[in-house]
Amino acid sequence: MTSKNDLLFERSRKVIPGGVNSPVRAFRAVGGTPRFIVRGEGSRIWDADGHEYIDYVGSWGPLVLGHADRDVVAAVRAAAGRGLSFGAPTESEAEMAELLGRLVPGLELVRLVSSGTEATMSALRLARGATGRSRIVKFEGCYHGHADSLLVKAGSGALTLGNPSSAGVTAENAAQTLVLGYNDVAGLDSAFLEMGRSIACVIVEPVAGNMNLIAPQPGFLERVRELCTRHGALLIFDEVMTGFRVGLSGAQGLFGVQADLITLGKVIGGGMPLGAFGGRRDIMEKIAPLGPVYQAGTLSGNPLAVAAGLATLRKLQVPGFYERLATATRSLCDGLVSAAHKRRVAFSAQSVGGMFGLYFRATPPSSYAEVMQCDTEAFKRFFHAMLERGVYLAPSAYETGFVSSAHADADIAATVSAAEAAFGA
Ligand code: KE4
Repeated sequence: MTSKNDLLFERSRKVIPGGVNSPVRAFRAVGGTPRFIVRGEGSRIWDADGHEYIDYVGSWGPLVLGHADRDVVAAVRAAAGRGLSFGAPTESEAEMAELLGRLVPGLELVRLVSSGTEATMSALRLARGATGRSRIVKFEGCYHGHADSLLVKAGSGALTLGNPSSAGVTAENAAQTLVLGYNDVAGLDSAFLEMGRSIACVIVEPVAGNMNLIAPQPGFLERVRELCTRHGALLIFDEVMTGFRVGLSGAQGLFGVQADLITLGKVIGGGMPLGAFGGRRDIMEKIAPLGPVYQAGTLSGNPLAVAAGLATLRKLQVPGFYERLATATRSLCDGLVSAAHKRRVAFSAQSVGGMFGLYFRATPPSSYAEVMQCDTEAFKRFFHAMLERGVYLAPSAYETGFVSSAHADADIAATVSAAEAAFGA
């Protein structure tokens, strides 16, 4: 009998490109039919065929409290009853900005937007407007949303400016982006030596989560900070994924490195469309209507999204929240590694706070090149073997996984037990 997922996928592909509203959801990296989700609760989701899964995607990071958290849903319901959007300032936006300012180091002024892409796109324009410089630096394998300047891959030589990584991005635009190696301090030094005074900003994922999980090597982030300061470039920490995921004060708090601008998304909306960018007052005051850098949005600071975000952030401040989250995530990684080694599978895993990386190679990678050495075919087999056993991992070997506070010890144990069979499949 044809599954409802297959029927829905066939129907969606007739009217939506690839049948999905974001490419990674199409299962192209792992093959097969994407699961059409009908509901989620806590650590679990259910698909159109009634199959239940332990969910480690969590909407790609926002659901740090799990699905349909009672308090978050109640806050959205209450806000909805007062109207969905006004296009006018509301008290809740000021409350959210004040809360973010208390929790995120260096966030003196903040602007709310509706996605991580809007946050990074706006932060880039602000950095260029504030410095009067055009060049930006990003790192290979890091993803910062789909703004043109960021859909750029490394140029032919280490110090040649970028080439478009997507059709529709002009060569002229991409040529302003220099793509360096993550954790490559020597490459960073050379770039700043050669073109430091023309660099408007460096944008970096302080823990890379879009080429699977790559942790910063000791000294890497500190070097980026030092070089930006020395050459008058701005440092942008893209904390769309790490913000409120790796700790209450994000990666800045974890590593003790202060950026000039910080971008946020995912968790701060609790599953609703919300992003933010902010940082030094002297820079943020250049944003319209105060200054010459234009930025706007019909639904920016939407009351329902802000209500979901406030309800989420309130619960993250409970003492011990991140210690418990990190412990659960670590035990998942340790369990999967021991399950793999029982089967003599070359496999490793690592976690930072509530995010984790799984690698079909003997040790966790520390660079883009090492990530490319992972056995993606083995990952595909593992992914489907786990899906069949009720565990929903990110459908790509180059994505990070997420644990929520709703993941109980029993969920972790069930996942490890499923893996013991899946590694042998
Ligand atoms: P959004 O525009 O998708 O809200 O945020 C873009 C973005 C910016 N910065 C970082 C560090 C991000 O991880 C993201 C988006 N992450 C992906 C997951 N790898 C979103 C999933 C998707 O594209 O569907």
